[in-house]
Amino acid sequence: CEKQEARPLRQRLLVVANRLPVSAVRRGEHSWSLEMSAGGLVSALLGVKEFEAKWIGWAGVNVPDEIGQKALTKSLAEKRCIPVFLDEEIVHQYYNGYCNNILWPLFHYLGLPQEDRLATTRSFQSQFAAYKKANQMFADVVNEHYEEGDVVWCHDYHLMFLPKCLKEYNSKMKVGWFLHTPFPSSEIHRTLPSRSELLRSVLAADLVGFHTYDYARHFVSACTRILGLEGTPEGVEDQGMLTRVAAFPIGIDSDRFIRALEAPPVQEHIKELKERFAGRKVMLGVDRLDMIKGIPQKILAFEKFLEENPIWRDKVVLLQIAVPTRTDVPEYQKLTSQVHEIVGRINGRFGTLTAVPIHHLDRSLDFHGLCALYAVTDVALVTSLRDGMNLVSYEYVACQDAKKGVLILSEFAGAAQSLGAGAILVNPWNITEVANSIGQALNMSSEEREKRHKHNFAHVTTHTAQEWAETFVSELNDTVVEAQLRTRQ
Ligand code: ADQ
Repeated sequence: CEKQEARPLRQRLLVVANRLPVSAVRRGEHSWSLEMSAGGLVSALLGVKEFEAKWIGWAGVNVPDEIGQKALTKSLAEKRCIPVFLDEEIVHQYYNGYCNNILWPLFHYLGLPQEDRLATTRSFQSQFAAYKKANQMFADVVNEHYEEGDVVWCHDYHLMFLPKCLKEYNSKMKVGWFLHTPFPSSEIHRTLPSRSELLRSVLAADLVGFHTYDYARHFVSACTRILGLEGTPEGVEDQGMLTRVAAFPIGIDSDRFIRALEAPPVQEHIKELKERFAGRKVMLGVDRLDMIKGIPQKILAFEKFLEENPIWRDKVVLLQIAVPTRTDVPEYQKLTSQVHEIVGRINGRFGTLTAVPIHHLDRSLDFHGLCALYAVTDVALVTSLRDGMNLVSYEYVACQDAKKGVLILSEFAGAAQSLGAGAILVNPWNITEVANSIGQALNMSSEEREKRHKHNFAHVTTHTAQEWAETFVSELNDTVVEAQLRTRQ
């Protein structure tokens, strides 16, 4: 009888991110309800067929009791998720403090917070200590679940200390690290008190990835200028050890958006929106309510456009959907009030008894609602002051194959490097330039719109999230194998 060959087990991929892709809500003392998010990273990893992915991260809830932790761990295991339990104090110092108050603004060129820069180095130090402690807790969980041959993929600025912790546990572990935000110029990074320690920790990874070639170049410059190491075309070399550094631009699951447009609830929403805004051009902004997204600048540019183009005043409307984030941070509360104040003033100035020029919603939209808006609007305005990539611009393009709307895109979003040829690129700080680009978009001929859309649609549908994840993971695998061969020679 023929001997059946055993099917090789798929290699395991441990994806480590600050947050697990699930929302956990406590239902009873020992029971939880879990909802898997359909975010980009989740669908990207579903596409990596040759690996079996498991997630490791914080579930976003404080579970102080051991019985509760056991119950949640058991429920999460069904979703292939492994929790890291962080207490409230650590979350406050590590997540709200060091991650969101220090690294996030710094990496987006907004500088270090004033109070930390001036006097309270103690608060900076305690936040950095909490950051390292939290990263060590992530490392402990990874190490506990790691099996020989696994590939470990660490994500984002929350976990810059993790590669070093993991390699200390096991120098043979294959570790990759990917940054979703920009990596700033080395002159910005060098202002960070813990600049060297963070760079050295990231360099412990085998492969370090960024959205764009510029971010990768900034990282290599920071390593050469701050640490005095050698930059090579492959990455950074330290005492004969190479850390590969490269650009891996993320994409979206474009098929998911294109398919959704045919779904009856989306068609229904589209019909309603068309009726609601009949006779007017509709412009769209979809952002997290974050200072990096340039929402006040966008609205002020729209005001300038209305001011200078009275003919358009009752013919165009801006829908700005801004999902609130980090609502307990004072800067974000200030931003919300500022946006409300500007919107109120402009609507008071240009509104009529029957219509207002800006509809601003402080909330998240469900997937179908979002697809419908992407499909019916004439122009999308993405005016981030800095943005690692910006997936909203990709999602808009994916949903516009019928209408061929115009994308106005900040030159400071990573997406400008991939969608720049089809979009109108703007400097979001230049209100006049953005106002003029609104006029250009609204008046653009259908031939020109078609030409621009075609370019961007081809990019968005070929450079997908699945392809991004597959490329990163297989390159990480190859990098480690090559390094092992080199060492043996
Ligand atoms: P974000 O800063 O969150 O991501 P972005 O890339 O635009 O920015 O992704 C936002 C996601 O949230 C999109 O999928 C969008 O559909 C959704 N979203 C935003 N506002 C919404 C709303 N009001 N309702 C419903 N959904 C909404 C970080 C980096 C980016 C980088 C990504 C991926 O800051 O630069 O592109 O990670 O690496």
